[in-house]
Amino acid sequence: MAMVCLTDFEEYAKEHLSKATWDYYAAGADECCTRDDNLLAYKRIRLRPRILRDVSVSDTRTTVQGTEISFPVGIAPTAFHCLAWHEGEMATARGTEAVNTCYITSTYSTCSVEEIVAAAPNGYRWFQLYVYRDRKLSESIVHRVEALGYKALVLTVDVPYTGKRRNDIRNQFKLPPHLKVKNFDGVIQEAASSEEYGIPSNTLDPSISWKDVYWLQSLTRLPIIIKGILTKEDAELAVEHGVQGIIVSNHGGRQLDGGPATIDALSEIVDTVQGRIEVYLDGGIRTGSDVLKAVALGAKCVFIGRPAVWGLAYKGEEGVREVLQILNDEFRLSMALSGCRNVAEINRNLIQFSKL
Ligand code: HOC
Repeated sequence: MAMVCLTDFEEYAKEHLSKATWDYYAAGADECCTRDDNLLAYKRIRLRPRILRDVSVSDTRTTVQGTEISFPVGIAPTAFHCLAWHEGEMATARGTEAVNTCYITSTYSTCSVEEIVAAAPNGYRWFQLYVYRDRKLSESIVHRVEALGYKALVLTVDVPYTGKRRNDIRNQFKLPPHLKVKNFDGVIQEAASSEEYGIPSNTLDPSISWKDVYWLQSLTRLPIIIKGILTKEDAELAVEHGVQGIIVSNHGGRQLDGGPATIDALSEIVDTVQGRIEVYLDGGIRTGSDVLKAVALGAKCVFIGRPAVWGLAYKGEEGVREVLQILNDEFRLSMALSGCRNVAEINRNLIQFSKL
C-alpha cells in the first residue's frame, strides 16, 4: 500500500492495532472537543501566497535551542511505543535520527533511555519529564538523561491528574504484563498504592508549582522547556522563571476538554514572549501546510505525537521515517507554493487574519 499522507498511516494503524491500543492513542478527554479542534482549527486558517519569487531552490532547515534540524517538525513525547511496534521507542529513535530532527522521549517509554540512546547514538533528543512526589525519583532520571547526552528537559505541566478518557475506562486499559515502563525498572522499589494504565500513578505530584521550576534548575544545566502552556499569563511567568522554551500544548486534547486548539493559543503566547525564548507547538499537525501555518504564526518548531505512533504501527523505524519524510515533502511544497524559499521567509504576512 502506497502511503501518500499522514491519514493513510492513521487508517493502517486503526486496522492493525488492537482496539484497546488504538483507543488509548486516539483518546481525548471527555467529549474530545479540544482533541478534535486541534485539527479543525488549521482548516479555519487561510494563507496569503506570494508569487513569482523563484522558488526553484528551497531550504527547510531550522534550529531549535541552537541545534540544526532538517525541518521544523520533531516527535512529541507519547507513551508505550512497544504497544505499536515490538522495538518501541528504539525504532522511533532510529526513524527520527534518519531524518535528522528532534525526538522528545517520554518518561513512560517501554524501552529505557539507555536502550534508546544505544539504538540511535547520533540522534538529537530531549527528555520529557514529570515531577514526582518523590523528588529523588525525578532527580535520578534527570541525572541519567543528562549523562546520556539528552539536550533538554521538557517539563510537562498539564497532568496534575490524568484526564478522563472514556474508552480507556470502558476498556480497562492497562499496559500488558510483558511490557514495562522501563525507565522505572528497579527505580521504583515500593509497591504503588494506586495505578493507572498498570503503572504507578500516585507518583505524579499534583502540588507541582512554579517553585519546582527553580528546583529543577538547581539540578541541571540542561535547558528547560515547559510543555503545556496555553495562555499569555503563563507564558510570561515561564519567561520570568528563566526557562529556555515553551511548548504550546494541550496534551493532544487528552487532559482538559474545552481548552483552546493549540494553533489558536499560539499567537498570544508568541506576542507575549517577543522572541525572548523559543516557542514550539504540538497538537493537530497532519499536513505540511499545517506546519507552514504554525511557523508563520511564530512556532519555531512543531511536534507530532499520534502520527509518529501510526508510522511505528505501520513499519517501525521505517514507518516513522516515512511519516516525517512525507511531512517534510509537503512542507517544502507548501513553502514553494506560497513563495517561501527558506524558513526565515515564513512570517505572519502569510496568514489571512480577516478569516481567523
Ligand atoms: C499514570 C499517569 O502522557 C498520556 C500520557 C501519560 C499520562 C499519565 C499517566 O496517556 O497522555
